[in-house]
Amino acid sequence: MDLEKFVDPLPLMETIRPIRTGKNGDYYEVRMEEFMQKLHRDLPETRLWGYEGQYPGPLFDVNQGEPIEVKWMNRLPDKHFLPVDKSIHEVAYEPEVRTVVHLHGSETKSESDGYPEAWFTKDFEEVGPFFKREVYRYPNHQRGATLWYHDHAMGITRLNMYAGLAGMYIIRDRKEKSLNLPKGKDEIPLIIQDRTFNEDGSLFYPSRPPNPSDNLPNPSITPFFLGDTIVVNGKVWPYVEIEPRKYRIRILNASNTRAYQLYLDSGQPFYQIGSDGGLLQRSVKMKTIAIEPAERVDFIVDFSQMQRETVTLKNNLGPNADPNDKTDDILQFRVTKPLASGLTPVFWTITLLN
Ligand SMILES: [Cu+2]
Repeated sequence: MDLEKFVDPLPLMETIRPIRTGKNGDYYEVRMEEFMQKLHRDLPETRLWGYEGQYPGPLFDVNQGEPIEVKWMNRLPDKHFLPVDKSIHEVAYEPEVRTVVHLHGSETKSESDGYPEAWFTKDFEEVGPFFKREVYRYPNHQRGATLWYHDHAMGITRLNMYAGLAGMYIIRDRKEKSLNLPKGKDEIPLIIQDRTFNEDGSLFYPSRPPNPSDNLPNPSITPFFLGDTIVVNGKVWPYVEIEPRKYRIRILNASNTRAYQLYLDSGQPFYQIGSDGGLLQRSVKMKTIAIEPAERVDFIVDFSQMQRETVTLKNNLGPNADPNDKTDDILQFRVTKPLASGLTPVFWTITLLN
């Protein structure tokens, strides 16, 4: 599909609110559901699976030292809409739609870790051999960092992920708060994924690897699959209108296979301040940033000297090898908004911590 780039505004993830405060900390409930969502101006709605009816899932924004509990609930149909290979991992006799949630990067006890065989079906009717509890507990005792949650069910993780089951989870700590980093609307979380679409808007995932041998079952697992279209926060190649100021940008690569090497076409550097485990000891000036699947980067870009300019976040990994590959573009920043009141944070240029 040939979709025009930069025609849809970037959506921002909704921050999820707890249902109540309990003796074990704030308590959340999250339903996994099937729904339709429009991912591009010229694309019919796409069938997706997501948390709380959202793709990507809602943003968890929590503080260090404040544990939370989450009840992840499966409300999905009992048939998968992507091709399931039943010949692997002895899943032939298991229910087709299984889910379990892993909070990636979290220091969590095993019963809340989302083991692949701790899966469960709709309303916990059936559960896998390692299933221990319905309500997961996240201690959030580690330092501030960008984590993420995603499906992890044995044998179908790639399909559940591709269907939309992923979201971001931010832990904040005191040290970070003391650093005068851009925050609020000046902090932009981005989830980057690659997808391939059919003409009718549905997601394409191959049912067999290219050139399969005759004895392969159909469907047959295709572990290495690259989508030809970039989706950021649930929109295809979006743009975002910003002010001439410094922005903190957190990126999660939630693609199944695709790695990226990011750069800005304006030639501006990134000031990387964090990665998977949290803030770095000091900021590092980077011309390009490489990010593999499941990795997170946290950086600052200074747009403060720009007026009515457009800067594109680009990728130079992949498109080099294939001239037809359109994944050289990720997202467009448009410095079109007037500078709102408030000072641009000064701080960070060289030293961040210690
Ligand atoms: Cu993971």
